[in-house]
Amino acid sequence: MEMTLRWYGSRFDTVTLEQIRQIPGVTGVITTLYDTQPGEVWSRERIRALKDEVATAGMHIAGIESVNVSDAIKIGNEDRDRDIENYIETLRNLGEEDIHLVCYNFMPVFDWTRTELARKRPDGSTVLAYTKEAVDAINPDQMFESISGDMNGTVMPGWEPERMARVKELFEMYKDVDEEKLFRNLVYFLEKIMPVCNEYDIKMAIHPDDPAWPVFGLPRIITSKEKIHRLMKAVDDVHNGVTFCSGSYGTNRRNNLPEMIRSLKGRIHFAHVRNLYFHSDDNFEEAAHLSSDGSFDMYEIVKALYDIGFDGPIRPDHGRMIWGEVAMPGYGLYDRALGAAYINGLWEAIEKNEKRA
Ligand code: DNO
Repeated sequence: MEMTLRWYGSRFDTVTLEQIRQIPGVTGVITTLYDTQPGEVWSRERIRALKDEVATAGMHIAGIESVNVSDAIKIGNEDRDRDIENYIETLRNLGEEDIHLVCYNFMPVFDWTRTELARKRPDGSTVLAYTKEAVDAINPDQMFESISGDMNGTVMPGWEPERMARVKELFEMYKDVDEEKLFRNLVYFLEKIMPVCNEYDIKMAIHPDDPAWPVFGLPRIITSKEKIHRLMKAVDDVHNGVTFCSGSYGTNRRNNLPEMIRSLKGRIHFAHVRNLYFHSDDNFEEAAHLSSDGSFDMYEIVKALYDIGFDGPIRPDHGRMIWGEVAMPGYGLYDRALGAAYINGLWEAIEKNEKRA
């Protein structure tokens, strides 16, 4: 595995490449052209400039998170083939620049959903949190209102104000899209892009739906072992792979995370490692990465990745806001740096133990 950190680019991130470089063991960043719109072609010039900037700081781009998929592609309307052509061109440009990993999601309207961005924990840190009760009590507009007030002056992925201004229109556009249709549209998209992925060895890594159940009646298709395997079989190509996100699959406590990882051997190209603390099945908050701070056994998660021979990028996922940092919720420097150090420690211990045995 390679330890990485997500970075939104110098214009958008409060964390600098120089800071990331000083986290022990972090050699790569996972980044994006944050100001591009879904459906737009990423030019080679801009990709190269981003690569050069990261290289100047002594690291490399380990993958892109995300090249976002347009609503036309998810809905399957008359614009989808044009948008897929553009997506293919972006992939070709990334491939030409020697970038071989793309994380994306196929969630309608909202990317991830949380009901609080700054729930206070007993130690004074703040974290993202979710309660079903809060979701049931509001409509999508109200959710955007409350979330946008807590972004600490940043723009969180999937919650761009321009996009949220169209929330009603977006719901209307998805009204005839059920789970089956969304799944078929995803397969259609993947089949079209597989040739360019094969040509340039680009691994597509789908991010699971977060949380792993329908929100506001919108369909969700990447939520469980059964569903992700259905997708792996439908497009049975190693370039159709998975971002294994413990904090997203883990929202559903029926998902056995280490077992899922083992079952996806060879198809996990990217790992997001995050811990959650559950008050009940539908009330949880994000915790520090350390097992004892949350409800997951992080050792078992990392061990499963080790056992399947996972050799892709791994990144600590959302961190708590600690030590007075003001940053994008979940994406500050301090707690993610602690997370990276902890995951590196688990990995080193597992590796040495296995080699000794
Ligand atoms: C949230 C992230 C997601 C993820 C996208 C991938 O913090 O995990 O926004 O990057 O779903 O396309």
